[in-house]
Amino acid sequence: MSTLKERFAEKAMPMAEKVRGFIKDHGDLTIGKVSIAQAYGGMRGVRALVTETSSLDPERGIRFRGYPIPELKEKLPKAPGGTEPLPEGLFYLMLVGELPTEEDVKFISDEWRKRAEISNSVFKALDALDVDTHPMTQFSIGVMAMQGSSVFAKAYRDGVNKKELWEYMYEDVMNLIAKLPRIAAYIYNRKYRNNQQIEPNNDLDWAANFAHMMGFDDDGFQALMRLYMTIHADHEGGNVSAHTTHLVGSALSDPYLSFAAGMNGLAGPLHGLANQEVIRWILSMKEELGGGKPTKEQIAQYVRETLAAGKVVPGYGHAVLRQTDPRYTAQMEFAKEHMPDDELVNIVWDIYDVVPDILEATGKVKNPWPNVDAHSGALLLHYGLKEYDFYTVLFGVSRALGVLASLCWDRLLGLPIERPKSTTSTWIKNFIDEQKGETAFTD
Ligand code: HAX
Repeated sequence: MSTLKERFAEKAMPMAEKVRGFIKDHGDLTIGKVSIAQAYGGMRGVRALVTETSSLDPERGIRFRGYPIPELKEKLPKAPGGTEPLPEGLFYLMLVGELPTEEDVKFISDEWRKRAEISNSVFKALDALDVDTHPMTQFSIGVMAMQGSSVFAKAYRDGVNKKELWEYMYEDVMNLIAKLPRIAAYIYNRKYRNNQQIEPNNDLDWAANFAHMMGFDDDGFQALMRLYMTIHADHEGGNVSAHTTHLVGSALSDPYLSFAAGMNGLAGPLHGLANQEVIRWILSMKEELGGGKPTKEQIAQYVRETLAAGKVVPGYGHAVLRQTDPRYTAQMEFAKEHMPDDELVNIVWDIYDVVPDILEATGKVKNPWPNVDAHSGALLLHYGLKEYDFYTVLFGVSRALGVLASLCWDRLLGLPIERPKSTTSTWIKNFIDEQKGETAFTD
């Protein structure tokens, strides 16, 4: 069998040739335009990035290389006796663009096992942090503490031809993904389990081993982690974590620098941190109502109070999606199978029955439906992972698969440093006046 690196090159090299043709022969064709509202409005809907690994349809949700989640659940290889797809397979699909065989997936599991060793200095850097430091801050610092081992940075320093840099990117990406579960588990155990660290179990796949290193050996939790690591991996290129990783990488920063930057974006409450906020919000609601399961009327009242206080309802809304997130649905199906009577899970479902109408009635929320973060915490809590400040780290470990596969593509395609043009409000005002015929426009 050819190695993953060779398979990637076999697929990506002809694509790089095609892309050069697109730019040379059709580079002047426009694929979108930008309004003033979009320039001020977070560039929503501006089509100005190319990301190969996945794409997001507002109505149908995420497609990884064209495959929706239900199809992936069927078609990606599973652990022996397992029901959920192995994230190794999704990584293969995103990197190579084809469904993997069992053998391809085994190759990746083996590679990540071999590359998972972490230098003691990285653990020392984490030990130097106050244990109260937010897990996402620790995670980002843990990634940065490994940067000295970047073979990409070394290759650049050694003057490697830029056409060959993708090979070093691939090596770093494989090393980094292999090590992330250990870093994350180390942070978890240090912060929440009196620093009782657990050695990896090399018989397990990447996601199950991650669960094991955090002290969870339950089959159900390991199945959840395989699903979780698969569905959080990528959401096309414009979201904050993916775009940041891509942007920083475009300066030929190595993947440690680029991914840590992306994780700092994932740590924002409107992005990945929403998964902890959802549980914090539900638990506060329960506490305010004296514990127990709130009625739908009580939930509706609490939602209205949240909105009246000028806060967002976490886990609802999306910048691109205009329907229930299929990642929410996949988690709901998992819960129906594994824990249909769990109280918190049932509260999550009651919230789903109540929130969309209320958000819709505000007249301003463009997508009143739940996103991925609305469900994930309740599943984790069911298995006893109750430290919700840690949830975004799980998201981050998974997100590595998509954004780092994309970095391999970026370097193989030879994409240049990213540098869009910004403008000023004075420029905008002059432009508006000129359009109205009031002044001659000068740039
Ligand atoms: N609760 C209350 N108000 C909301 C809302 C929500 N869940 N979602 C959107 N709005 C508000 C916006 O704050 C905005 O209000 P203002 O005009 O007063 O500023 C208005 O509705 C229009 O926003 P929008 O166009 O519908 O949404 P955006 O594209 O600007 O933002 C967000 C998308 C996801 C950031 C937004 O829906 C939100 O804040 N949701 C809650 C936080 C959340 O769940 N984030 C996770 C998103 C998924 C993700 O990235 N996961 O990692």
